Amino acid sequence: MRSSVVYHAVDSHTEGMPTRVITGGVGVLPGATMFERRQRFVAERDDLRTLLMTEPRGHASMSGAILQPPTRPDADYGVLYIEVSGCLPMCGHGTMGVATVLVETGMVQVTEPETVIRLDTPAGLVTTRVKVEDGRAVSVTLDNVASYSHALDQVVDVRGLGQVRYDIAYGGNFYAFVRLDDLGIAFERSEKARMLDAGLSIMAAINEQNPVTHPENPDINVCHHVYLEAPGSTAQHSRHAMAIYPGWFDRSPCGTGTSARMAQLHARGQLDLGAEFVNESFIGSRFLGRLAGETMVGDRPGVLPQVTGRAWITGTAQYMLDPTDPFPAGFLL
Ligand code: PYC
Repeated sequence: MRSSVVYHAVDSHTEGMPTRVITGGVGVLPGATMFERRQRFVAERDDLRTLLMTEPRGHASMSGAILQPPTRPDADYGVLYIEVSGCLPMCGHGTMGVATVLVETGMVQVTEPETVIRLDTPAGLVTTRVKVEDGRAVSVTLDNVASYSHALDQVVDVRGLGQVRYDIAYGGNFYAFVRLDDLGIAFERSEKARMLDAGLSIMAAINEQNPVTHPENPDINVCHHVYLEAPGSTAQHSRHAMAIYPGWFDRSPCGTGTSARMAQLHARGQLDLGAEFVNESFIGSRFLGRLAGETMVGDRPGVLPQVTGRAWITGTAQYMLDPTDPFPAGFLL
């Protein structure tokens, strides 16, 4: 066995969606903040993301997180989110996976019935409260970054679909909200190819015709997630398929998407502070959300979302790279 590198990983899934938590082997990434580390990583180390996320070590819907020392004194760990899509500013299911791994491997001091872990993410500080029973993490509630409704009742001209109506909101990433009924597509797994095609065409049209910019961070300026709302969804319980760039569905109910959805519903006057909101994924798994308060995001009215879900450890691994491996940065088919 020959390897130039060894990356230590604890693999997990959050309500069906994988998070490969890299606990060792990367070293400390350069940058004064986690956002700066993310920007440097994207520019200089993207081959490490693709090595760990894409084939043959990962797959086309893979997601993970690299643990780092924090860059701020009020945090316990820094987190860099890595995915097949790139490096997200924030990832809700990934945060639940990280918190579960930190508790169940003893990488933080564990207290029962609750262990609080503060994470320094590229999008800002995220506090997680892990419910612990007999040393096991049985649920994770995260206080997400401030979220806001960016625009309601927008229209975009989409190749093959014509004029499509959408709302757009931010919950750690930007999310466009589109009704499947408006597209004439049924909420069925057998329709997944049409759904994905529509989602990718809609995000491309939005990024071209009506691009977004975060009011406090101009480098967060892309919509790579389209929430395809199932018929019968309400402000108490929504079902959806989340189409994500470059071509996959979130298996989890998407923590940042749940936050953006609550910001959208609040802006529409349909979700009060403190009210429970159930968000259901394409595979039927659920997150529970609520809005803990209101805030400002730059000059925009925003909300403070809390999201609860569960994660399970699925394995541990050491990922290596043989110097003769013909695919040192992985690949996607
Ligand atoms: O849970 O925030 C989330 C997420 C983003 C992309 C996939 N999952």
